[in-house]
Amino acid sequence: MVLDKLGQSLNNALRKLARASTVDEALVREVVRDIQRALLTSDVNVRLVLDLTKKIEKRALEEKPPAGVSKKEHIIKIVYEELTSFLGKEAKPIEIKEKPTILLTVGIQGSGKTTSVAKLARYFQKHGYKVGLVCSDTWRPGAYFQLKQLVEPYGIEVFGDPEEKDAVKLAKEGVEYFKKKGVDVIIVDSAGRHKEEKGLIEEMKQISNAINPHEVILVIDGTIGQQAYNQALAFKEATPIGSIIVTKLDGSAKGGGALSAVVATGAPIKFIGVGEKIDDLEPFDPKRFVSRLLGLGDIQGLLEKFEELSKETEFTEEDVEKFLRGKFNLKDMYAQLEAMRKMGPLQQILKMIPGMGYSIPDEVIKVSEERLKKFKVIMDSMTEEELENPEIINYSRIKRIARGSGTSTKDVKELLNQYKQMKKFFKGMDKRKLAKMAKKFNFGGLGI
Ligand SMILES: Nc1nc2c(ncn2[C@@H]2O[C@H](COP(=O)(O)OP(=O)(O)O)[C@@H](O)[C@H]2O)c(=O)[nH]1
Ligand SMILES: [Mg+2]
Repeated sequence: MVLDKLGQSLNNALRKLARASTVDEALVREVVRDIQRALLTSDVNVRLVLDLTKKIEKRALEEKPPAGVSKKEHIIKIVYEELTSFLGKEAKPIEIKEKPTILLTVGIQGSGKTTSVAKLARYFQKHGYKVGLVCSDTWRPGAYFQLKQLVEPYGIEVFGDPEEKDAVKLAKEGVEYFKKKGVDVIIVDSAGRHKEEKGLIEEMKQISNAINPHEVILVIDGTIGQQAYNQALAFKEATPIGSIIVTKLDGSAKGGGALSAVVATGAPIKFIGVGEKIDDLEPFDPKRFVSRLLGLGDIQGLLEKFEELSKETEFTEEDVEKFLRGKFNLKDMYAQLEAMRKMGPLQQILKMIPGMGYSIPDEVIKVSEERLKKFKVIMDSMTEEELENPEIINYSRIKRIARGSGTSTKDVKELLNQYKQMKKFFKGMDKRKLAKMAKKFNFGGLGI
């Protein structure tokens, strides 16, 4: 698992929230403090941590959850959203637009360049591209053989010459070689013999000028934590076509610091290294990353629920109350049917309540789109009085409404019938169970 420790501490904070019987200000502050501590331990910059947690706290205290969503769920969503935008929001893959696409990797020695070059090669190969690798590391003895050994089992070719001392010349020759061969992607592994940013950038410029890459990838060691900021910034300023791979995020205590520091420079992270093996490379997707970091298997479901709800619904707690107590008029019924259609079948909601065991007649909960549309048309031809007090609708009113709405008396009766059925059904329910259901409806859901 990526960033074990950080993930675990964040998850513990959210579990504290999930376990609490009431969500009040004190709890919110406590959870926010836990998140702060988790991030600081992961070497995230203090100022960044404070900015982020201030946002989370403010939103958690001020925002009212939409109806049908519990406070807990809402806060989890806020934490998820803020962490995601903290890490850059969008996934940005490396695009293979031109054939061949030339990629140059740079990074200080030991950052994981050669390993990442092999991983990238395998990644593109798995996606159907033919890849050629160039070893232009004339500094480290055995660099060529290291790379060759890593990709040999996959039949990926490496161009290099252990005797050659000119890195720029090697890079150029290698690119020419694979251009002639007709591969889709050429990845050049450089030496990175420098210990500090300045020399590294100089080396990158030299090779860059010689081979004109489509993209330069800086490989940063994730274990250096927030120190990654300076490297990423110098790199970003030096090249407009740069992206970043952060390595060694498996088990690194400072990984969160490295990732957030890089994001803070505005340089895009495209992949992360999560192990020593060739398949331990992942495209960096902040959304996926944060979901996994928080360890909430259910977060996808939760997000979908929010998405559905945000598509407009007027489903307030008051509505639920009215609805459950059978005290509602036609307008309420319409709003509720509409909300129910969005929330999923009522049957399902009832099933979430242990020991409820109610079976609802189909006609009570039939809320197809067409049916709702027809109801709407019919209701548009009713007077305010009729909508608020449907009991007054007699046969002559039914005839008038049908004529006005261009429907039949049968359709109008169907609407009134649905109303009566719902009212009767919910009125007949046990009050204690109703209360339980209302509570579950508003505070349950996730089961975490
Ligand atoms: N655990 C772990 N080790 C890595 C990762 N990436 C690279 N390494 C290790 O880091 C060390 C240096 O890697 P190397 O590719 O030779 O770095 P280079 O000098 O930049 O080319 C090697 O022992 C790699 O196995 C990673 O994502 N996770
Ligand atoms: Mg190397």
